[in-house]
Amino acid sequence: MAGSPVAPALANGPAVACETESTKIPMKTGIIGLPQVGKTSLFKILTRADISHRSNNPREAHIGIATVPDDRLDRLAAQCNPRKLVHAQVEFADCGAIGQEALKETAYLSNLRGVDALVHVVRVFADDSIPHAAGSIDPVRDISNVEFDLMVSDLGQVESRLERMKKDLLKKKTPELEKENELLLRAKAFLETERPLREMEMTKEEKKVVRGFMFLSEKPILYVLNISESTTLGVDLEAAVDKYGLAAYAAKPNTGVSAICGKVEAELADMSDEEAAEFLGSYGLTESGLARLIRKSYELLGLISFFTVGEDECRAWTIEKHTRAQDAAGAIHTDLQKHFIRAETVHWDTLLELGSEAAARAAGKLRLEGKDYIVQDGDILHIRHSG
Ligand SMILES: Nc1nc2c(ncn2[C@@H]2O[C@H](COP(=O)(O)OP(=O)(O)O)[C@@H](O)[C@H]2O)c(=O)[nH]1
Ligand SMILES: [Mg+2]
Repeated sequence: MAGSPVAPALANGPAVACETESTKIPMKTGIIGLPQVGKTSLFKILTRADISHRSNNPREAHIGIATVPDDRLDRLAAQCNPRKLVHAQVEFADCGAIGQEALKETAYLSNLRGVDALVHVVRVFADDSIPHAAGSIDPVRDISNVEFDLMVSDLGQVESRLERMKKDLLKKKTPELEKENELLLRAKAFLETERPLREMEMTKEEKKVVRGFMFLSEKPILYVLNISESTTLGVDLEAAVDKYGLAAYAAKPNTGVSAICGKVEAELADMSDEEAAEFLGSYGLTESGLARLIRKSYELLGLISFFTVGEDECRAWTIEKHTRAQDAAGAIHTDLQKHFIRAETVHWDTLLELGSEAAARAAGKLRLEGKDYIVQDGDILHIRHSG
């Protein structure tokens, strides 16, 4: 990505309306971790939420919305000068400290079950004035412990569901029940070997059934190492995953790893775009950890963006990977999906290069795609529809 990292196009680009409009939030990410690791601090800067006035009940999740930074959209907006610029968004929930006890509480559990993915904040930063739940810095240990708690909770749920199913199967055997029973037995065996369900191979159909149970260890997870501030922060962030033994985690299915310096991110949050870019540069960084983290959780959720551009509005729309053009149109409006004819399509960088949709059309670069076209990340769509 070119240019300065923090909303580069906007810094010197067009004046645009702020993004206050309510949009459909497709996915929610839950922030979990041991006590005093920086969850709430991270949540606040992610969502720019002021939660000081909220309740102190530790079991009440804070919910907030983060804007997904997108340099591509910023550059398109700088070119077409729209009245409105709307980035994609994801929802975050600060779920509170995790542990065996918390996981037995209905409120905590239901908050956690309701999210689509997890961000597990792991403490690396050293600060003697802030006690560590386990007494020392050891990310792999902390991750294993939390993972274990998630799996124990799931195992309990699997077992009670299997119990009930035994009775149902005695009453009446249906192919669906038998299939579900078989799947749960497989999940049980998997958990008993201390492997989280997100690593279990499943067909699309099985995955759908399992999703219905909202198992905790099945959710995609991003481990985020919260490291100390240092003069060599850029290098330290780069090296953190290896240094703390997390490289092997990155290769696991539905799993991501990242590092952040909460303290620096908190300072960045109060700066202007120019100040932030300069500050990041002084640490040898080209983008904020926050931007990277939001993008990574977006990816982990299997989400991509397509754009619509125009004088009125430049906007990112969130869809799952492998979405057909007709279904993608539904992200904008159900009528567009229903009356879909075709999608005039051009990739974002082609449009940027050619300067406008009209120029792209003149150059023969606007493709006419039908309803079964699989929309790509960064496509610009113009939906043609009847009625
Ligand atoms: N030194 C340092 N302190 C931090 C960092 N992140 C959070 N803290 C401090 O750690 C304490 C706990 O942070 P908090 O976000 O409430 O943690 P939570 O219990 O996980 O929600 C607070 O005093 C924070 O100021 C960090 O990156 N570096
Ligand atoms: Mg907290």
